[in-house]
Amino acid sequence: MKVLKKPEMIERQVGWCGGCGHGIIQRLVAECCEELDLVEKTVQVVDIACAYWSIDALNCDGIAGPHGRCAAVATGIKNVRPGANVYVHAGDGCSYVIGLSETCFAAMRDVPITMIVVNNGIFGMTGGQMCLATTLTGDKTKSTKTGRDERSTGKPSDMLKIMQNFDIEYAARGALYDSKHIIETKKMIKKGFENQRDGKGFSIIEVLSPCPTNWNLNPVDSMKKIKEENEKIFPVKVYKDRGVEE
Ligand SMILES: Cc1ncc(C[n+]2csc(CCOP(=O)(O)OP(=O)(O)O)c2C)c(N)n1
Ligand code: SF4
Repeated sequence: MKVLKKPEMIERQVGWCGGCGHGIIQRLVAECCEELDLVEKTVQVVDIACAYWSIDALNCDGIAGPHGRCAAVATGIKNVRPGANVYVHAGDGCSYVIGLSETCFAAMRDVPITMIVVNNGIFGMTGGQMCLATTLTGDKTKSTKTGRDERSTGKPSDMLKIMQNFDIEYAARGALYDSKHIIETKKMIKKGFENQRDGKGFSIIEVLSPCPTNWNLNPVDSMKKIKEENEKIFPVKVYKDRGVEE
């Protein structure tokens, strides 16, 4: 029997809601850092949103970027500390809405960082408003009370389709709704860290993640929604792997 111990990199419990995906992602990050012996070299850049808790939880260097600016902050850190394992842990609002230009510029420059984007289809920290890029059509949020209407707010957009067109190293989307997908997501995050370690370029890993609190669903139904609804619009797959293509 294999006993899975809590990674030592996770120093303390923090305040994510029950059933939230942020904590699962953080655990995967910690497991990958320990397995690749990167803990001492790691610098996390978290957004001023629900990702922020990670600063208190992980025993590594870290900084909170202003909302939306995490890719720019991580770029600066990587420039001055090229040997560090620099990763972003941020939401879809940060990465694809207010910070879309920062994400695109980091990709355009092919900055060798690992960007983890938590696609929970909503602005979690501020109480559940629509996220322009990821809220599904028809989904009810604080700012789309009768359901997202494409006539006034457009459609959700698969940002990885855009990102894959930049000359970047790696783009992939994972999910957390069962152990098979959690293990696949871990492989994607590990690949992102390995790319950095091996001096390769920009990696982005988006993760379909539940926000039971703002979805007004229990944790089990939240996972079911991802599997039955969100994944249909946001497919789980590797979009780009430059190493394999070349
Ligand atoms: C410049 C700026 N604009 C807006 C805010 C308010 N704000 C904080 S978090 C957030 C959105 C959070 O959503 P997301 O990035 O998807 O992360 P989540 O909390 O869902 O993980 C917003 C609009 C802010 N802190 N700073
Ligand atoms: S509000 Fe949503 S994203 Fe934020 S900690 Fe709670 S469940 Fe997670």
